[in-house]
Amino acid sequence: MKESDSSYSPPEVWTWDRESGGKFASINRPLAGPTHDKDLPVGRHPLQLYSLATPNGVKATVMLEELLALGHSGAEYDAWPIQITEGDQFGSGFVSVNPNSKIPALVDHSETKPLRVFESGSILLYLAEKFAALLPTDRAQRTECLSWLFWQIGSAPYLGGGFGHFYAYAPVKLEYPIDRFAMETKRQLDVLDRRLGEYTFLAGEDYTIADIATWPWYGALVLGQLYEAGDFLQVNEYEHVKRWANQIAERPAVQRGRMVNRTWGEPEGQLHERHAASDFETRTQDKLERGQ
Ligand SMILES: N[C@@H](CCC(=O)N[C@@H](CS)C(=O)NCC(=O)O)C(=O)O
Repeated sequence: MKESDSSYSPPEVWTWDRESGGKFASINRPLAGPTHDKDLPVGRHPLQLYSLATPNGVKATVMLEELLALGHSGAEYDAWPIQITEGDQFGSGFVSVNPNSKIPALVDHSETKPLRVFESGSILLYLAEKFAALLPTDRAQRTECLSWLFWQIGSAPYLGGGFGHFYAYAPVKLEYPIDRFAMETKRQLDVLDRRLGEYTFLAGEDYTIADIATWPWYGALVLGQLYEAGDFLQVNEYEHVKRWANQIAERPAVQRGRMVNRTWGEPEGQLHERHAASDFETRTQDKLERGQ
């Protein structure tokens, strides 16, 4: 980029005097805390999830569906949609569960005192430990799993907040940030490709919370389902990531988890609220709209 391409020069002190533009402008603000009073609904199950089927939200619902598929009935949950483009994450009830105002957030009512859990990585680790599932017990394997889990939490903001924001959502297309974050995203895909060329899953031969965390971002990206950026990033180059992504996409729990709190796309793939396993058969949007 030539220096003359930039018409913006930062003032001495940044001030919040106008919307930044772009898809999420109306919800961006430089302040934390609630903007309005709103209690969260509570259903009858031990676990209450407040979320949306974005990549970070899908991590939690896939995890819960995987636990139920493994026979952990204590993982039964109610999932309530939080409409982040309408500012639900700034309601007082949600902020008391997650002071960072981001989905997903979980409350476990089966503990002596209801326990809040926020941050998708923390939710995955909490559930894995609570049910002793999808996290290796051997110290070396557990450490490898947690290294990839933390890798994902640290890396995805470059893909989402960096590449995705500037490539798909920003009101102007700027070469410098798109270039920078496309480069970093491709480097991350290469990290995954090398690992998955050697092992079936990220932590080794077993499917774990590291895969559950990583798949909704990097799996969806190589399957061409994120930002419509498959050609731009030439995702077909990452053949091992594609193999892994396709393998995980076939898991029934993943297919169910992706539908929960999904409020866009094909009506048959949307289950706005989830309160029972049977909801996948009876309460998807196509059926509700037909009045069935
Ligand atoms: N580090 C957080 C990130 C969560 C996050 O960024 N959630 C987004 C949706 S994918 C959100 O709630 N955005 C609303 C906002 O930024 O106001 C996690 O992994 O849980």
